[in-house]
Amino acid sequence: MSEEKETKAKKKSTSIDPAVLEMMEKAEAEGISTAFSRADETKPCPIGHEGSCCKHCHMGPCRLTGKTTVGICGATKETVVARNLARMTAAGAAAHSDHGRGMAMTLLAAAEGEAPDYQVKDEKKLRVVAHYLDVPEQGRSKEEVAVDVAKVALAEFGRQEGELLYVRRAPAKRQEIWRKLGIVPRGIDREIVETLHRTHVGNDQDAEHILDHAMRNALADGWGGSMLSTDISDIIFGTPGPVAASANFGTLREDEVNVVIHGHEPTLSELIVAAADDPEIVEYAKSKGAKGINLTGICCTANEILMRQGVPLLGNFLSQELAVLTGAVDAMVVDIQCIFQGLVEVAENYHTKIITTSAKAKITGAMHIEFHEDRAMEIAKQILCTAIDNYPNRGKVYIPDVQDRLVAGFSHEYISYMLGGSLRESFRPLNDAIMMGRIRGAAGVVGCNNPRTTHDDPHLYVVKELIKNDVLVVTTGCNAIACAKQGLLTPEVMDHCGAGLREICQTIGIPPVLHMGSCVDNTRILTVISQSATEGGLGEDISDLPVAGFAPEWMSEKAISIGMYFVASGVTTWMGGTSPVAGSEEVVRIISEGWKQKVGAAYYFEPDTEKAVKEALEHIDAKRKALKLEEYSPKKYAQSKTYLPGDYFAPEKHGAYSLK
Ligand code: MSK
Repeated sequence: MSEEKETKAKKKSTSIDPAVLEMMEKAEAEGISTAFSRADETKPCPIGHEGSCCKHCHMGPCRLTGKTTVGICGATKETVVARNLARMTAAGAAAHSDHGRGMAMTLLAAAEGEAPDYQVKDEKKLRVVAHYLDVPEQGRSKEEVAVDVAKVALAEFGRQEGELLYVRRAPAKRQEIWRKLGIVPRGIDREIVETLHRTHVGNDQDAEHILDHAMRNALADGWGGSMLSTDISDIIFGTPGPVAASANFGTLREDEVNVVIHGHEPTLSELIVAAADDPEIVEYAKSKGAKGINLTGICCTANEILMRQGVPLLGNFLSQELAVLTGAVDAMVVDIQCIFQGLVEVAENYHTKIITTSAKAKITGAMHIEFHEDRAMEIAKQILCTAIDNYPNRGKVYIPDVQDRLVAGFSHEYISYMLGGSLRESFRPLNDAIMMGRIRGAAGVVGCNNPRTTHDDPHLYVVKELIKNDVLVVTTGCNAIACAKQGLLTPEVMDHCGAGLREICQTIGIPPVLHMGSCVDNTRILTVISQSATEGGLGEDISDLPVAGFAPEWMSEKAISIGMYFVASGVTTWMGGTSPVAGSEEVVRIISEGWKQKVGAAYYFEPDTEKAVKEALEHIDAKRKALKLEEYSPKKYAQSKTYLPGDYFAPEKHGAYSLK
């Protein structure tokens, strides 16, 4: 192959998003380093990569490779690999749960009148959550209830004994499995601290025992910190319902002040959205020669403000540095999690201001405008004015003309409503469709991007294969953004769907891929599957359901925790890419076959995406068989294709990225 052809092929294999490819060419031409180029230059340490490096004390690090099979303390490979996985879980759970704690503190401040820019927007949800948390709500004002809900939520973090209150939201059979194994989470912080304690040198040195606690820790995230985060965000900002928007680099505007919001928490970003509508702020932007203010988002803050406010998505995790390269971003406002330090170096070549806002996350060289709830709107306006002041400093702008439409905002409340209307909200129609084989099963496809694989390719392969095989997909995080950019989040795009799934989606008027939110919102999926399991007809427990989990391009510790709480809740899950536990066959066995026996679900790390999808479909069919459901036949509902109006929009015919 000629050098030119080789370079072209290599570039193509870095992403399937045409906008990302365009921007990478620009980065290369200008000699600017990005995560893509750094991934090429930095090979992963092969020992740490498979979980075989122990650096938990200063006798080492002990690299268990070749003839070295134990560390200086005698720790075996199983112990070391298990400890590393458990610590990843603890860090991931800590990140999500601290986000949840922040939301509870905002609710408390709002209800006590100390954060006047926040109110209880969804009183109905507040009262439902009060019920879950044993907070009396009848005859009380929403502020009184909110104070108690926030206080009980905060107490869940510091709880020392008993069980997390939200555990009761799981099917009864699932709760019994957890109790029998002794892995019901007690307090959110307690389980995280205990993981760190157990994995300290000279402590828990039995791989299975360490990993049992890792499950308990992950459950404290899924059924604790993250679930509280989702619920309280809904209480303060409103429970999402379907909203139309657009995605990709084409959401940037040449003639407006572009503010890109990146990170995870909705607390500041919601206020920025509100401030951007303030006539005074808009006038100020006009006074600087811009037509207005344009907001667009990256990562999960983007998912949060998309779901509730319809703010467009610029891109997912690996698009962050490339956004700055457009020269069109006047400010990138970041809070917590998934923010590259490399942004500052890229921004040095352009006019973009990188603004950190969280007291927990500063970046050397970035501007820091610290966010405080009690002055929320004032700070949001200060940030927008900083971006506006920066607009006249723009140099040459290059925005790829790539954009697609989407529909997002499928909270579990909305899914229940859309299946039965306000009088008969229910999961019955979904269960019936699965029982009849119209829908073969369901899958949660979630998680990050990872430059070690072709950006967005495994995400889209998994999703397209699943819907082609009549599996309804729910999505969050960066997978949701990948689907949005490909037009998979619109009800009209049915070309990739199997006939049975297509018919159901078109009858209800939903896309075959339901955007359910941010990383913490994976708990919405837990709620859907719990309600589906208790609805009847599909067994009694989550592990009975014909469902599967995927994180095809995972990279973060949060993804490890999410994957683990799905498995511990009964959902067999396939993580893509290479395995962080490949160093120990015993650990691989414990979390797959071992956990199948213990919690009814396996945790797989499978680099072969095709194989993972094949296994998941077999798994779904095996679950159908165990439930004695009608055998799934792809041809049974094939006739539905002939008369469905959605067929007018076919990405292959019109170009998936052509809509503006
Ligand atoms: S943002 S954790 S890269 S999904 Fe939630 Fe995306 Fe993963 Fe961050």
